[in-house]
Amino acid sequence: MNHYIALTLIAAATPVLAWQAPHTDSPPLIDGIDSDSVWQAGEWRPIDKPMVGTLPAADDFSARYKLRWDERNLYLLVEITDDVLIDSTPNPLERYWEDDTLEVFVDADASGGDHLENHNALAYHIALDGNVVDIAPPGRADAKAAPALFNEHLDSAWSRSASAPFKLIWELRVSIYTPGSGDANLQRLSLSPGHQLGFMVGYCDSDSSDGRENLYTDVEIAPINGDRNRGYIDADTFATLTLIK
Ligand SMILES: [Ca+2]
Ligand SMILES: [Ca+2]
Ligand SMILES: [Ca+2]
Ligand SMILES: [Ca+2]
Repeated sequence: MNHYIALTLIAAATPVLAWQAPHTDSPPLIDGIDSDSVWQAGEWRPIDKPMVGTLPAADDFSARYKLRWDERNLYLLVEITDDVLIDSTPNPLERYWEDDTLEVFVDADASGGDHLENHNALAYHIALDGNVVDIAPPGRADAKAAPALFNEHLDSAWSRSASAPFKLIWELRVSIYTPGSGDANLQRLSLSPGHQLGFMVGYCDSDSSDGRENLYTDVEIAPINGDRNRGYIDADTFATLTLIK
């Protein structure tokens, strides 16, 4: 290993951010409406760190979210301003990252590391039609590693304001599964105070059938050889989230 590679590996393995999420006794109704009592207080986390592309004007794309948890799930309220919503490819397993896509990255045991074609961590790509996709190891969707639906892991609903700026209110309920080497090993997990996850949220903004224009996340990712687009490969890029009560 030469000196340069050693330095970049050290940089990649350093957690870039750590934060805490509060518990709730009043989980929200997942209906795309933010009137639930749980959403009336608490801090927003901005989704404003570039992974792909450059930051557009605020009415083209801007986003932020809140997160709560209980023993069964994580709950997210994501507020997104996006001038054009597009889902060009109806098949949820094809070119899903090129349509408007909300991304939730979960590393259930905060182990970090490669998760491209395994279940060490999951990068849930949530389409406007509610389908949830990630690359799965052999056996779930195909004899080889291939995109697969994970709709049983995540429920979501959104609504959109009728006039500009066009704001999406997108609510999510995310179940957490313990890592496993194959699909048969995935087990749903109960959550408790002090639990640490690797976690990140992003949004792919597409405004035409030409595909994704940018991807922004809530975590600053150190580029490797100029490339920040590593969240779907490397769980070391996620923040460390601690559940507190
Ligand atoms: Ca609601
Ligand atoms: Ca846009
Ligand atoms: Ca699509
Ligand atoms: Ca868009």
